[in-house]
Amino acid sequence: MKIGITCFPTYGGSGVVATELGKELAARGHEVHFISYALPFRLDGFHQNIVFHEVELPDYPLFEDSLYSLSLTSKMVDVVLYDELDILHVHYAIPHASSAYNAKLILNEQGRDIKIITTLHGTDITLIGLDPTLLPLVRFSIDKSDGVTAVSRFLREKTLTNLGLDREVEVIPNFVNVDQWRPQDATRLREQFAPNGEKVLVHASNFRPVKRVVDVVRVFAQVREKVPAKLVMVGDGPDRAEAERLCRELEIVADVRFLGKQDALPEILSASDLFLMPSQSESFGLSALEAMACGVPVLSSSVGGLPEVNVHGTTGYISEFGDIDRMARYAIELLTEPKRYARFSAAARDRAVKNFSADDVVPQYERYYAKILAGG
Ligand code: GMT
Repeated sequence: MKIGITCFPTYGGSGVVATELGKELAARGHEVHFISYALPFRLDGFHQNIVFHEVELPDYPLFEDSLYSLSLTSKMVDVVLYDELDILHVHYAIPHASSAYNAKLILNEQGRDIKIITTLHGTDITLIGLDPTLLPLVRFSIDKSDGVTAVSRFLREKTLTNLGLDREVEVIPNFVNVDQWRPQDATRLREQFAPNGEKVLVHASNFRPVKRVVDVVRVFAQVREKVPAKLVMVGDGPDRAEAERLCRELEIVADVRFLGKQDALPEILSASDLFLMPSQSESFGLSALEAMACGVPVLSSSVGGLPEVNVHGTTGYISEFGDIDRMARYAIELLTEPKRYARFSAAARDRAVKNFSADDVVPQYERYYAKILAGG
Protein backbone atom coordinates (compact mmCIF):
# COMPACT_ATOMS: atom_id res chain seq x y z
CA MET A 1 0.00 0.00 0.00
CA LYS A 2 1.14 3.59 -0.60
CA ILE A 3 0.28 5.74 2.40
CA GLY A 4 0.67 9.49 2.90
CA ILE A 5 1.06 10.52 6.55
CA THR A 6 0.70 14.08 7.79
CA CYS A 7 1.50 15.08 11.37
CA PHE A 8 3.11 17.79 13.43
CA PRO A 9 6.84 17.16 13.24
CA THR A 10 7.83 18.71 16.56
CA TYR A 11 7.76 17.17 20.03
CA GLY A 12 4.28 15.91 20.91
CA GLY A 13 2.50 12.61 21.23
CA SER A 14 0.52 12.82 18.00
CA GLY A 15 3.69 13.35 15.94
CA VAL A 16 5.40 10.51 17.79
CA VAL A 17 2.53 8.09 17.14
CA ALA A 18 2.31 9.10 13.46
CA THR A 19 6.05 8.72 12.94
CA GLU A 20 6.30 5.39 14.73
CA LEU A 21 3.30 4.15 12.74
CA GLY A 22 4.98 5.21 9.49
CA LYS A 23 8.19 3.41 10.47
CA GLU A 24 6.30 0.24 11.42
CA LEU A 25 4.27 0.31 8.18
CA ALA A 26 7.43 0.81 6.12
CA ALA A 27 9.08 -2.12 7.90
CA ARG A 28 6.05 -4.21 6.86
CA GLY A 29 6.68 -3.35 3.21
CA HIS A 30 4.31 -0.40 2.69
CA GLU A 31 5.54 2.74 0.95
CA VAL A 32 5.16 5.67 3.35
CA HIS A 33 5.24 9.35 2.37
CA PHE A 34 5.46 11.87 5.22
CA ILE A 35 4.06 15.28 4.28
CA SER A 36 4.78 18.09 6.74
CA TYR A 37 6.64 21.40 7.14
CA ALA A 38 9.69 19.72 8.73
CA LEU A 39 11.16 16.27 9.20
CA PRO A 40 9.35 14.54 12.09
CA PHE A 41 11.81 14.41 14.99
CA ARG A 42 11.51 10.66 15.51
CA LEU A 43 12.27 10.05 11.80
CA ASP A 44 15.98 9.78 12.43
CA GLY A 45 18.33 7.85 10.15
CA PHE A 46 17.53 6.26 6.81
CA HIS A 47 14.42 4.11 6.49
CA GLN A 48 13.76 1.90 3.52
CA ASN A 49 10.32 2.69 2.00
CA ILE A 50 10.00 6.13 3.64
CA VAL A 51 10.05 9.42 1.75
CA PHE A 52 9.70 12.88 3.27
CA HIS A 53 7.95 15.72 1.39
CA GLU A 54 8.52 19.18 2.84
CA VAL A 55 5.65 21.66 2.57
CA GLU A 56 7.10 24.98 1.49
CA LEU A 57 5.38 28.22 2.34
CA PRO A 58 4.94 31.08 -0.13
CA ASP A 59 6.98 34.16 0.73
CA TYR A 60 4.76 37.11 -0.12
CA PRO A 61 4.41 40.34 1.91
CA LEU A 62 0.61 40.44 1.65
CA PHE A 63 0.26 37.23 3.64
CA GLU A 64 0.83 38.26 7.22
CA ASP A 65 -0.29 34.89 8.60
CA SER A 66 1.06 31.52 7.61
CA LEU A 67 -0.80 29.82 4.78
CA TYR A 68 0.43 26.42 5.92
CA SER A 69 -2.89 24.61 5.68
CA LEU A 70 -3.31 25.76 2.06
CA SER A 71 0.25 24.89 1.03
CA LEU A 72 -0.24 21.53 2.73
CA THR A 73 -3.31 20.89 0.54
CA SER A 74 -1.29 21.65 -2.61
CA LYS A 75 1.53 19.37 -1.52
CA MET A 76 -0.96 16.59 -0.73
CA VAL A 77 -2.46 16.90 -4.21
CA ASP A 78 1.00 16.62 -5.80
CA VAL A 79 2.11 13.66 -3.74
CA VAL A 80 -1.16 11.75 -4.22
CA LEU A 81 -0.94 12.28 -7.99
CA TYR A 82 2.74 11.74 -8.67
CA ASP A 83 3.50 9.11 -6.04
CA GLU A 84 0.16 7.38 -6.65
CA LEU A 85 -0.92 7.17 -3.02
CA ASP A 86 -3.77 4.89 -1.97
CA ILE A 87 -4.61 6.68 1.23
CA LEU A 88 -3.92 9.92 3.13
CA HIS A 89 -3.72 9.41 6.88
CA VAL A 90 -3.63 12.64 8.89
CA HIS A 91 -2.85 12.86 12.60
CA TYR A 92 -4.45 15.60 14.72
CA ALA A 93 -7.52 17.08 13.06
CA ILE A 94 -6.42 20.71 13.00
CA PRO A 95 -5.58 21.79 10.36
CA HIS A 96 -4.71 18.47 8.71
CA ALA A 97 -8.23 17.06 8.20
CA SER A 98 -9.47 20.13 6.36
CA SER A 99 -6.29 20.35 4.26
CA ALA A 100 -6.80 16.72 3.29
CA TYR A 101 -10.48 17.23 2.48
CA ASN A 102 -9.60 20.17 0.20
CA ALA A 103 -7.01 17.97 -1.52
CA LYS A 104 -9.67 15.30 -1.99
CA LEU A 105 -12.02 17.82 -3.64
CA ILE A 106 -9.31 19.03 -6.00
CA LEU A 107 -8.35 15.47 -6.90
CA ASN A 108 -12.00 14.49 -7.43
CA GLU A 109 -12.26 17.27 -10.01
CA GLN A 110 -9.45 15.50 -11.85
CA GLY A 111 -11.20 12.15 -11.65
CA ARG A 112 -8.87 10.82 -8.95
CA ASP A 113 -10.40 9.42 -5.75
CA ILE A 114 -8.33 9.42 -2.57
CA LYS A 115 -9.44 8.06 0.79
CA ILE A 116 -8.76 10.17 3.86
CA ILE A 117 -8.34 8.86 7.39
CA THR A 118 -8.15 11.24 10.34
CA THR A 119 -6.72 10.09 13.65
CA LEU A 120 -7.85 12.17 16.61
CA HIS A 121 -5.34 12.56 19.42
CA GLY A 122 -6.72 14.77 22.16
CA THR A 123 -6.89 18.54 22.34
CA ASP A 124 -7.99 18.65 18.71
CA ILE A 125 -11.30 17.44 20.22
CA THR A 126 -11.23 18.31 23.91
CA LEU A 127 -9.77 21.83 23.80
CA ILE A 128 -8.72 23.82 20.75
CA GLY A 129 -11.17 22.00 18.45
CA LEU A 130 -14.04 23.40 20.54
CA ASP A 131 -12.91 26.99 20.07
CA PRO A 132 -15.67 28.82 18.17
CA THR A 133 -13.06 30.08 15.69
CA LEU A 134 -12.41 26.49 14.60
CA LEU A 135 -15.37 24.32 15.65
CA PRO A 136 -17.43 24.40 12.41
CA LEU A 137 -14.40 23.50 10.29
CA VAL A 138 -13.18 20.79 12.67
CA ARG A 139 -16.63 19.19 12.83
CA PHE A 140 -17.08 19.34 9.06
CA SER A 141 -13.66 17.98 8.15
CA ILE A 142 -13.92 15.09 10.62
CA ASP A 143 -17.38 14.24 9.32
CA LYS A 144 -16.11 14.30 5.73
CA SER A 145 -13.14 12.01 6.42
CA ASP A 146 -13.61 8.56 4.91
CA GLY A 147 -12.34 7.03 8.13
CA VAL A 148 -11.86 8.40 11.62
CA THR A 149 -9.92 6.78 14.44
CA ALA A 150 -9.50 7.86 18.07
CA VAL A 151 -6.72 6.76 20.39
CA SER A 152 -9.04 5.83 23.28
CA ARG A 153 -12.67 5.03 24.00
CA PHE A 154 -12.80 8.24 26.03
CA LEU A 155 -11.77 10.29 22.99
CA ARG A 156 -14.26 8.51 20.77
CA GLU A 157 -17.11 9.41 23.13
CA LYS A 158 -15.89 13.01 23.43
CA THR A 159 -15.74 13.31 19.65
CA LEU A 160 -19.32 12.19 19.21
CA THR A 161 -20.73 14.25 22.09
CA ASN A 162 -18.59 17.41 21.87
CA LEU A 163 -19.00 17.71 18.12
CA GLY A 164 -22.52 16.32 17.98
CA LEU A 165 -21.46 13.82 15.32
CA ASP A 166 -23.25 10.64 14.40
CA ARG A 167 -20.68 8.58 12.54
CA GLU A 168 -18.36 5.63 12.92
CA VAL A 169 -15.20 6.34 14.90
CA GLU A 170 -12.85 3.40 15.29
CA VAL A 171 -10.81 3.13 18.49
CA ILE A 172 -7.22 2.15 17.73
CA PRO A 173 -5.04 2.67 20.80
CA ASN A 174 -1.54 4.08 20.79
CA PHE A 175 1.28 1.58 20.84
CA VAL A 176 4.95 1.08 21.64
CA ASN A 177 7.66 -0.95 20.05
CA VAL A 178 8.19 -3.24 23.03
CA ASP A 179 11.64 -4.30 21.83
CA GLN A 180 12.91 -0.73 21.96
CA TRP A 181 10.90 0.25 25.03
CA ARG A 182 11.88 -2.44 27.52
CA PRO A 183 13.65 -2.64 30.85
CA GLN A 184 17.36 -2.10 30.19
CA ASP A 185 20.46 -2.34 32.31
CA ALA A 186 20.79 1.28 33.43
CA THR A 187 22.96 0.75 36.50
CA ARG A 188 25.40 3.53 35.66
CA LEU A 189 22.68 6.07 34.94
CA ARG A 190 20.88 5.13 38.15
CA GLU A 191 24.10 5.72 40.08
CA GLN A 192 24.25 9.20 38.59
CA PHE A 193 20.63 9.97 39.41
CA ALA A 194 20.73 8.42 42.87
CA PRO A 195 24.32 7.97 44.11
CA ASN A 196 23.20 6.79 47.56
CA GLY A 197 20.62 4.29 46.36
CA GLU A 198 17.68 6.69 46.61
CA LYS A 199 14.43 5.90 44.78
CA VAL A 200 14.04 7.68 41.44
CA LEU A 201 10.77 9.33 40.42
CA VAL A 202 10.51 10.51 36.83
CA HIS A 203 8.26 12.74 34.74
CA ALA A 204 8.44 13.37 30.98
CA SER A 205 6.26 15.80 29.04
CA ASN A 206 6.15 19.03 27.09
CA PHE A 207 5.64 20.98 30.37
CA ARG A 208 2.41 22.59 29.18
CA PRO A 209 -0.08 23.68 31.90
CA VAL A 210 -2.24 20.62 31.18
CA LYS A 211 0.63 18.35 32.37
CA ARG A 212 0.61 19.91 35.88
CA VAL A 213 4.37 19.72 36.37
CA VAL A 214 4.00 21.76 39.54
CA ASP A 215 1.94 18.88 40.99
CA VAL A 216 4.80 16.53 40.11
CA VAL A 217 7.14 18.64 42.24
CA ARG A 218 4.65 18.84 45.12
CA VAL A 219 4.07 15.06 45.13
CA PHE A 220 7.81 14.50 45.11
CA ALA A 221 8.37 16.93 48.00
CA GLN A 222 5.96 14.85 50.15
CA VAL A 223 7.50 11.52 49.11
CA ARG A 224 11.00 12.79 49.87
CA GLU A 225 10.02 13.45 53.48
CA LYS A 226 9.38 9.73 54.02
CA VAL A 227 11.61 7.98 51.46
CA PRO A 228 15.11 8.97 50.31
CA ALA A 229 14.35 9.92 46.71
CA LYS A 230 15.38 11.93 43.65
CA LEU A 231 13.20 13.44 40.92
CA VAL A 232 14.16 13.47 37.25
CA MET A 233 12.25 15.88 34.99
CA VAL A 234 12.52 15.24 31.25
CA GLY A 235 11.27 17.69 28.61
CA ASP A 236 10.76 21.38 28.33
CA GLY A 237 7.97 23.88 27.92
CA PRO A 238 6.14 26.86 29.37
CA ASP A 239 5.78 25.55 32.96
CA ARG A 240 9.40 24.53 33.47
CA ALA A 241 10.40 27.86 35.02
CA GLU A 242 7.52 27.68 37.51
CA ALA A 243 8.46 24.11 38.48
CA GLU A 244 12.10 25.16 38.98
CA ARG A 245 11.00 28.13 41.07
CA LEU A 246 8.90 25.83 43.28
CA CYS A 247 11.89 23.53 43.82
CA ARG A 248 13.90 26.51 45.07
CA GLU A 249 11.03 27.61 47.32
CA LEU A 250 10.68 24.09 48.80
CA GLU A 251 14.47 23.84 49.13
CA ILE A 252 14.64 20.55 47.24
CA VAL A 253 16.84 21.74 44.37
CA ALA A 254 19.61 19.27 45.22
CA ASP A 255 17.21 16.36 44.76
CA VAL A 256 15.63 17.40 41.45
CA ARG A 257 17.26 17.28 38.02
CA PHE A 258 15.73 19.06 35.04
CA LEU A 259 17.25 17.32 32.01
CA GLY A 260 15.40 19.19 29.25
CA LYS A 261 14.54 17.31 26.06
CA GLN A 262 16.19 13.89 25.86
CA ASP A 263 16.32 11.10 23.30
CA ALA A 264 17.49 8.28 25.57
CA LEU A 265 14.15 7.86 27.29
CA PRO A 266 14.11 4.04 27.50
CA GLU A 267 17.39 4.21 29.41
CA ILE A 268 16.22 7.06 31.65
CA LEU A 269 13.00 5.19 32.42
CA SER A 270 14.91 1.99 33.13
CA ALA A 271 16.93 3.93 35.71
CA SER A 272 13.70 5.07 37.42
CA ASP A 273 11.24 3.54 39.90
CA LEU A 274 8.02 5.47 39.38
CA PHE A 275 6.53 7.57 36.57
CA LEU A 276 4.33 10.53 37.55
CA MET A 277 1.55 11.78 35.24
CA PRO A 278 -0.81 14.04 37.21
CA SER A 279 -2.30 15.61 34.04
CA GLN A 280 -5.44 17.72 33.93
CA SER A 281 -6.40 16.30 30.55
CA GLU A 282 -5.03 13.29 28.68
CA SER A 283 -6.79 11.41 25.93
CA PHE A 284 -4.35 8.50 26.22
CA GLY A 285 -1.02 9.27 27.93
CA LEU A 286 1.60 7.85 25.58
CA SER A 287 4.52 8.54 27.90
CA ALA A 288 2.80 6.58 30.68
CA LEU A 289 2.63 3.62 28.29
CA GLU A 290 6.32 4.04 27.40
CA ALA A 291 7.17 3.96 31.10
CA MET A 292 5.05 0.83 31.61
CA ALA A 293 6.82 -0.88 28.71
CA CYS A 294 10.10 -0.22 30.56
CA GLY A 295 8.66 -1.88 33.67
CA VAL A 296 8.00 1.38 35.52
CA PRO A 297 4.67 1.60 37.42
CA VAL A 298 2.66 4.78 36.85
CA LEU A 299 1.04 7.19 39.27
CA SER A 300 -1.49 9.09 37.24
CA SER A 301 -4.61 11.17 37.51
CA SER A 302 -7.93 9.64 36.53
CA VAL A 303 -8.67 11.98 33.64
CA GLY A 304 -9.57 11.10 30.06
CA GLY A 305 -8.16 7.88 28.64
CA LEU A 306 -5.58 7.33 31.41
CA PRO A 307 -7.64 4.59 33.15
CA GLU A 308 -7.68 2.70 29.82
CA VAL A 309 -3.87 2.58 29.98
CA ASN A 310 -2.92 2.53 33.67
CA VAL A 311 -4.86 -0.04 35.69
CA HIS A 312 -5.43 1.08 39.27
CA GLY A 313 -3.89 -1.33 41.77
CA THR A 314 -2.17 -3.38 39.06
CA THR A 315 0.17 -1.31 36.86
CA GLY A 316 0.14 1.73 39.14
CA TYR A 317 -2.34 3.92 40.94
CA ILE A 318 -4.92 6.44 39.83
CA SER A 319 -5.98 9.49 41.86
CA GLU A 320 -8.35 12.39 41.31
CA PHE A 321 -6.63 15.11 39.34
CA GLY A 322 -5.06 17.60 41.81
CA ASP A 323 -5.13 15.18 44.79
CA ILE A 324 -1.45 15.56 45.64
CA ASP A 325 -1.70 14.00 49.11
CA ARG A 326 -3.22 10.80 47.75
CA MET A 327 -0.66 10.54 44.94
CA ALA A 328 2.16 10.96 47.47
CA ARG A 329 0.61 8.29 49.74
CA TYR A 330 0.41 5.83 46.84
CA ALA A 331 4.01 6.58 45.86
CA ILE A 332 5.30 6.00 49.38
CA GLU A 333 3.31 2.76 49.62
CA LEU A 334 4.76 1.36 46.41
CA LEU A 335 8.32 2.49 47.05
CA THR A 336 8.44 0.98 50.53
CA GLU A 337 6.94 -2.42 49.76
CA PRO A 338 9.43 -4.29 47.55
CA LYS A 339 7.21 -7.33 46.86
CA ARG A 340 4.25 -5.21 45.83
CA TYR A 341 6.56 -3.01 43.75
CA ALA A 342 7.96 -6.02 41.88
CA ARG A 343 4.40 -7.19 41.11
CA PHE A 344 3.40 -3.77 39.76
CA SER A 345 6.57 -3.43 37.69
CA ALA A 346 6.03 -6.82 36.04
CA ALA A 347 2.32 -6.09 35.46
CA ALA A 348 3.13 -2.73 33.85
CA ARG A 349 5.47 -4.34 31.34
CA ASP A 350 3.05 -7.22 30.80
CA ARG A 351 0.13 -4.89 30.04
CA ALA A 352 2.20 -2.88 27.56
CA VAL A 353 3.31 -6.05 25.77
CA LYS A 354 -0.12 -7.74 25.72
CA ASN A 355 -2.35 -4.75 24.96
CA PHE A 356 -0.30 -2.04 23.29
CA SER A 357 2.55 -3.59 21.35
CA ALA A 358 3.21 -2.35 17.82
CA ASP A 359 2.92 -5.91 16.54
CA ASP A 360 -0.72 -6.03 17.67
CA VAL A 361 -1.83 -2.45 17.02
CA VAL A 362 -0.23 -1.67 13.65
CA PRO A 363 -2.18 -4.51 11.94
CA GLN A 364 -5.35 -2.85 13.28
CA TYR A 365 -4.43 0.20 11.20
CA GLU A 366 -3.66 -2.00 8.19
CA ARG A 367 -7.06 -3.69 8.47
CA TYR A 368 -8.74 -0.32 8.85
CA TYR A 369 -7.00 1.01 5.72
CA ALA A 370 -8.18 -2.05 3.79
CA LYS A 371 -11.75 -1.58 5.03
CA ILE A 372 -11.83 2.10 4.06
CA LEU A 373 -10.27 1.39 0.66
CA ALA A 374 -12.95 -1.23 0.09
CA GLY A 375 -15.52 1.48 0.73
CA GLY A 376 -16.46 0.30 4.22
O1 GMT B 1 -3.74 16.82 22.05
C1 GMT B 1 -2.66 17.30 22.43
O2 GMT B 1 -2.51 17.98 23.44
C2 GMT B 1 -1.49 17.08 21.61
C3 GMT B 1 -1.13 15.65 21.49
C4 GMT B 1 0.29 15.69 21.14
O3 GMT B 1 0.59 15.88 19.97
O4 GMT B 1 1.08 15.59 22.07
O5 GMT B 1 -1.31 14.86 22.68
C5 GMT B 1 -2.39 13.97 22.67
O6 GMT B 1 -2.03 12.88 21.86
C6 GMT B 1 -1.16 11.91 22.45
C7 GMT B 1 -0.90 10.83 21.41
O7 GMT B 1 -2.08 10.23 20.98
C8 GMT B 1 -1.81 11.35 23.71
O8 GMT B 1 -0.98 10.37 24.29
C9 GMT B 1 -2.03 12.49 24.70
O9 GMT B 1 -2.74 11.98 25.81
C10 GMT B 1 -2.85 13.60 24.05
N1 GMT B 1 -2.84 14.77 24.94
C11 GMT B 1 -3.96 15.22 25.53
O10 GMT B 1 -5.04 14.69 25.40
C12 GMT B 1 -3.79 16.42 26.38
